[in-house]
Amino acid sequence: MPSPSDGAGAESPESSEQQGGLARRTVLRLGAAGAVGVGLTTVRGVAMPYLADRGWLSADGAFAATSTALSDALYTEEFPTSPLILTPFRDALAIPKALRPTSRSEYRRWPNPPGPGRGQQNSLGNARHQMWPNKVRYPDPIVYEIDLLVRRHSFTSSKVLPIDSNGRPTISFNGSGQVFTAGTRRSLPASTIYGFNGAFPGPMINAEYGRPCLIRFRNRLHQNPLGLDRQDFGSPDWSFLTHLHNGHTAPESDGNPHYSMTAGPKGAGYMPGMWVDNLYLNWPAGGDDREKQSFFWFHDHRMDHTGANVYKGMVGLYPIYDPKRGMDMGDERRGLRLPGVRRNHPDGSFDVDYDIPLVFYDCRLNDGTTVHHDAHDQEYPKARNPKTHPRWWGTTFFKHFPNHGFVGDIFTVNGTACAVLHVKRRKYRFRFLDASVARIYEFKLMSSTKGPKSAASLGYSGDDLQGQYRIPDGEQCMRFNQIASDGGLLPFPIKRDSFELWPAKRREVVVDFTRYQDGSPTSKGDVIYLTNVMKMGTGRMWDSSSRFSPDPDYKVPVLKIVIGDNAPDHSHVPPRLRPLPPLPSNWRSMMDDRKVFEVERGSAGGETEWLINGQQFEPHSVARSLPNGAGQTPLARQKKGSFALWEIRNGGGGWVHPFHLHMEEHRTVMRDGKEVTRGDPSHPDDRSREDLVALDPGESVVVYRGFRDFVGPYVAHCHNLAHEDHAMMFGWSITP
Ligand SMILES: [Cu+2]
Repeated sequence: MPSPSDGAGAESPESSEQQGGLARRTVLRLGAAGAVGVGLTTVRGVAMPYLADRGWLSADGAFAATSTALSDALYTEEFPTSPLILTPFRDALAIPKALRPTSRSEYRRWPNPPGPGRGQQNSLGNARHQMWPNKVRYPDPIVYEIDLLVRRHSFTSSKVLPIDSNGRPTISFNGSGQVFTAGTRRSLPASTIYGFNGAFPGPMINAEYGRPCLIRFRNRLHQNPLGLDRQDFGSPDWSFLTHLHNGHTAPESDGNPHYSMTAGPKGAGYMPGMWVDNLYLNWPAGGDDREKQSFFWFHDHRMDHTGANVYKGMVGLYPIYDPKRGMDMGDERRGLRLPGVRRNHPDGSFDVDYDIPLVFYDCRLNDGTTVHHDAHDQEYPKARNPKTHPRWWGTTFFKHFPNHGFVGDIFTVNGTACAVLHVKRRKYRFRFLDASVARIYEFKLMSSTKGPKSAASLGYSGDDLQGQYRIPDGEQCMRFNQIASDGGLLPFPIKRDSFELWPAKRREVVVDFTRYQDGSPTSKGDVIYLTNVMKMGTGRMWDSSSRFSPDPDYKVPVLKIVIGDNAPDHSHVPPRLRPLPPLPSNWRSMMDDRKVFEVERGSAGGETEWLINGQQFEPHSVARSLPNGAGQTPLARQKKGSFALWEIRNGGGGWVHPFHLHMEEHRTVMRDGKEVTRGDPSHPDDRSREDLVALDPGESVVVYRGFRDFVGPYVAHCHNLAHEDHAMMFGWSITP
């Protein structure tokens, strides 16, 4: 087991409390207290000088700043323009390979091997696994090791041209502070990441139902062997929590703050030097095959810093296959025969060809002149903000920025900007994941005769430069055949011209590269662009999309696909996939007793504006419903084995919220008061199981959910990570 002092380059975390600063949670609490006119109590001693210093306190000690004044003090809504990638679509798309497990003989020799006993779940020795696999007659878990490492990552190998917000060439800098004149072409420096096994995206585990996995996550973020600058984002105390989104997982392995504040780490997360064994049973909810899913991802869930940690690289992949009767086991000659050619490895792991995850992540790169001023400067004293950081030129730039959220202007797929994928002339399965902080995408498959042109060369400026390239003559040439959403395989495939991908959501499609949508055959050398057609200049919501005010000029190619040779193809998309679990015939009678949660932008302003039922996340308690049809305001507690209706409302106008419920997939039964169990033309895959409610402005959704197999605390939260990190989250629990 590592200790905080081992290894090269050990440093001390930038603990803001120790350095005389103030952790975000304290500021949030103060804001909440001030907003309702309550005096400051327990944190008064620490907080008063800090707040007084910034003019945020009135004479009587209340939190004085008004919404506007506080916003002015907290936000500088200014972002850099990333340098232009000059030779796009030449770097190959990275195709993840399955992580190899650790052999039993090896992990048995560990000083603290994994196991079902008391104290065996983490390095603190204070937790045990709620359900070891033998309780569901599953074998012992396959063990994987994932270390959290400080490493670096490059988004492109292309030369870049530094440009300003008008798209004109501008000056740039290097790590020694040297200045380069406008028009100088540059190589991009690598960005510092906090990565699972040091990579972005991190490892991919190909899992299977019936074969549990246990991952030992070890925090080595105190080690910095390459001497990299940690910059001013990422959890300041270097702690982490990992959530397998949306695994059917016991609380101690779910990475949720509602658990970790009261058990396990009993704090923000697992600190440098600690480890935790997250056990993923790969057991469908209630043991029901119809609850099986197909694509998870794991990401950091550290309270208040999830967005920063995910943006800093803490993203891993977890496709899950179903070997039962060969239904969906990655072998296109068996079961449903979805595209995939499985290659088994002697250690029990396997890779699947023609089955490719696509992880979307947008970033901004430092221009060296945009100030880093941010309400959270005090959490990173070593960065000495607010200031510009010319030495950080070309590396990832982040603002915690709760107001409009955070969107990047470089769109990456599997960690590479403007990548190219060479495919065979056959069918592929693609697993889409949005791992962005706030950006929503809408994808189409397009062809273009003239190819990509930089937005700058087309005369665009400001937010219109986002994505860097456009295909002005792009036209849709193929359709997607959607086979899965968040909750796994759909009951039947859906042909789609385009689909939206909201933060944390997954959607899987089959694309047939032998034919265009008009039936004409493709040829070797044909080029197709996976294109984003949703414009989203800020984290608030989209400016244009196919559903609302489409902008036919916004066609941003995110991946170039080049068709190659023919290849054998035994795959097929059957008319039926996985049946939905039943909805009880009396579900409407459960409406009066539903639990109601309203996600809203409150009026308190500043850091305290993101609320659920008027409250900020309180990690030690469970939330209370708004009055339901029966006039009750029940606590968010459910008995193990029960089912219920939950209503999620978007209370604030002009904002969208991707709202995520941990633990079990739900089914949408009503949208805006209308029953949608038979489908809704504008949300065709509502007829599926999902773990994320995509809430348009003012929308309300009623979902049917189960609470099976485990007991304990869980969370639900907005997956716009800027909102989540500003307390748009609530605790709920399952009781025995
Ligand atoms: Cu939100």
